[in-house]
Amino acid sequence: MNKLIIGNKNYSSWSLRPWILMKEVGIPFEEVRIPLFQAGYKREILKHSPSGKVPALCNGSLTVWDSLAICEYVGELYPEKSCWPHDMAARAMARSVSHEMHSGFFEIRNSLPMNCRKQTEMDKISLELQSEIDRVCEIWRSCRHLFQQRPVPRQQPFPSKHPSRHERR
Ligand SMILES: N[C@@H](CCC(=O)N[C@@H](CS)C(=O)NCC(=O)O)C(=O)O
Repeated sequence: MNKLIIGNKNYSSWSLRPWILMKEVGIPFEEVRIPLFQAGYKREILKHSPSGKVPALCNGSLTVWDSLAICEYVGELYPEKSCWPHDMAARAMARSVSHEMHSGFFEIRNSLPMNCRKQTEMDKISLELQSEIDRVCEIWRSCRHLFQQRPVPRQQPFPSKHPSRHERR
C-alpha cells in the first residue's frame, strides 16, 4: 500500500503536488500528515524520508522522496492512469513545465510562500517577481491554448498590478 508522507496542506505546496495528482487520477494511498515546524517534526519526517523533507512516498521497502520523483514513480507504477500525456510532444511540454516550476520561480517562493488561509495586499511587486508571475500566466495560457478545445480569453488569468506600482530595482 502506498503511504504518502506530507506536511501541512495549507503551507506545503511541495506536498500537494503528488497528493493532488494521486487524488485526481485515483491512485489509492494512505496519508500521513506531519505538521511542519512543530517540536519534533524533523524527527518524525526522518522516520520516513531520508532527506528530512516532505513529501515522501513509501511503498513496501521502497521510499521515494522529492515531489517530482514521486509523480514520475506513480506514473510508472500505474501506467493505466496516464499521469503524463500519451502524445510524445505533449509529454515533453508537460515535463518542461513541471521541471521549470520544480527548479525555478525563486522570487515567487520567497515573496509569496503558500498560505491558502492568508489574504494580503502587496503594495510593492518587484520587477523580478512580476516577471515570474507573468511567466506562470504565460505557461497556463499557452498550455490551455494548445491542449484545451475551448477558446481562451486573452486577458491574464490572475490579477496583476499596474506597472507604475512596481518596485524598480
Ligand atoms: N524539492 C523537494 C522540496 C521539499 C521541501 O522543501 N519540503 C518542505 C515542505 S514544503 C519541507 O519538508 N520543509 C521542512 C524542512 O525543511 O524542515 C520536493 O520537491 O519534494
